[in-house]
Amino acid sequence: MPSRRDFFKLTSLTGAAVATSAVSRVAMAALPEPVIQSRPDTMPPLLPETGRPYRPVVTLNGWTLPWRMNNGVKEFHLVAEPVIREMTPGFKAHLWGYNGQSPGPTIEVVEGDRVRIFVTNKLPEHTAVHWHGQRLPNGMDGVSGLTQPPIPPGKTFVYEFVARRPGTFMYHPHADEMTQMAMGMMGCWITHPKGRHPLISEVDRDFCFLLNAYDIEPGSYTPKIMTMLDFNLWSWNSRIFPGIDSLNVRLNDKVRIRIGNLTMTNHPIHLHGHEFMVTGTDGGPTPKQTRWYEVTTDIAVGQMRQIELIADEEGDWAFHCHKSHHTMNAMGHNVPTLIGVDHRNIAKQINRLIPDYMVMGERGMADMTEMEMPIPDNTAPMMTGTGPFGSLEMGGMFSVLKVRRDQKPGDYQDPGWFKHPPGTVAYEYTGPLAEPTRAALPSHAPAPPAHPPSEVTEVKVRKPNGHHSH
Ligand SMILES: [Cu+2]
Repeated sequence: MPSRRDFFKLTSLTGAAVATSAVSRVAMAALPEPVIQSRPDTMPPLLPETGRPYRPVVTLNGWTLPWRMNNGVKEFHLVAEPVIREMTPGFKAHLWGYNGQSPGPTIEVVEGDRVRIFVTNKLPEHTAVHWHGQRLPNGMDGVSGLTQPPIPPGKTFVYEFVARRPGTFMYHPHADEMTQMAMGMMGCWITHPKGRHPLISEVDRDFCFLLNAYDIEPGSYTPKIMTMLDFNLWSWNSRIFPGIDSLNVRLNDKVRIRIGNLTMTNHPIHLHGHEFMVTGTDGGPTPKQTRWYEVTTDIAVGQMRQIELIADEEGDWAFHCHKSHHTMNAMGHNVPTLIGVDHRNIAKQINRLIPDYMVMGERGMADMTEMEMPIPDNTAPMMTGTGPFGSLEMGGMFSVLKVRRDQKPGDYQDPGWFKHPPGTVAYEYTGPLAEPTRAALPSHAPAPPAHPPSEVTEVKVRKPNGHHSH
């Protein structure tokens, strides 16, 4: 993983590229250099070297934007631009984002900081940035047409306000939203508390990411922006499993995970092996009396949730959206379910005509992961990811919380798969099986019809024939 110094090396290269395009060199001279990220890896926490101290977050498959201090003001530079996002190894999407990636970099500040954000528009159309959840002067709220004129292509606008309350926030365009959010424009914003806060606990690990969704036809690169609900790629920070990194923690760490939802539907996010509490929303930290333990928290559209847990169970714990279609990658959904139908022979015959034809939903979907079916270039397999015991049959919004005794404090690297102590893994029973008492029917008898044929009634519907009876 690159160090902060590497970030600045990248800066000097890409900074020059920005300066030679739409934005003039003179205009750029006054701005902080834009820092561009070209890799989709989870970057180590960015320790604050200037400004008020705080404990940094780690953005899942993302990074935090460096800043410069200018007379006590924290200055950031966001560049709205087309990006190429590797959504999982072998599959790249052409998206729009900020500073080289979608989502854009996480912005981390401290309660009370005066923040100045330069936004340079390198998109082919106008944009504006809304700072979702912030208390700020109305003219800084970033709603094009309502609180400001849009930022034309090639221009740079400046936003300036004080980060008044601590919490977990987001940023996203409020100009041609449907297109720009469907193309991946968004980012996390964390405001850390200034000192000890009665409702915000100190934690050992602090993660954040955004839920986002795309509709990209298998074999193509650009999302369909007209899609309203039937997305085929459900992602965390524009990554799909197995491209989503694991969350690696030390045994007994206090862990905070901040999740924002910028998709078009809710996501019940579920963690195995531990219970957690919702300690914060977009409105800031939740009052202590309102907290209770859960293993699933529903995150509605436009919401943020901050969950906290003590990672006191060693192992590899699944962490995922509980809508089962959201743990899958690109596929057609208009497929009949044929569970219980054995049509191996039909498939063989069709295969002579259409070599790629495959039967779906015959014995469930698990066979999908084992079939080495040819897929178009630049497509992620639908259900995939291999664990120590074989295929996980998962895609989309899925990751693993890895809790390890020997994970060093501050070390976020993947420790590999859990080595289960002997005798602690589910195993095959090989003893005798008792006959079930319901086994009175012969085992292959078809189910009896719900009604004998003679009892089937024809339904007659009388339709109204005009309005004169009103
Ligand atoms: Cu979901």
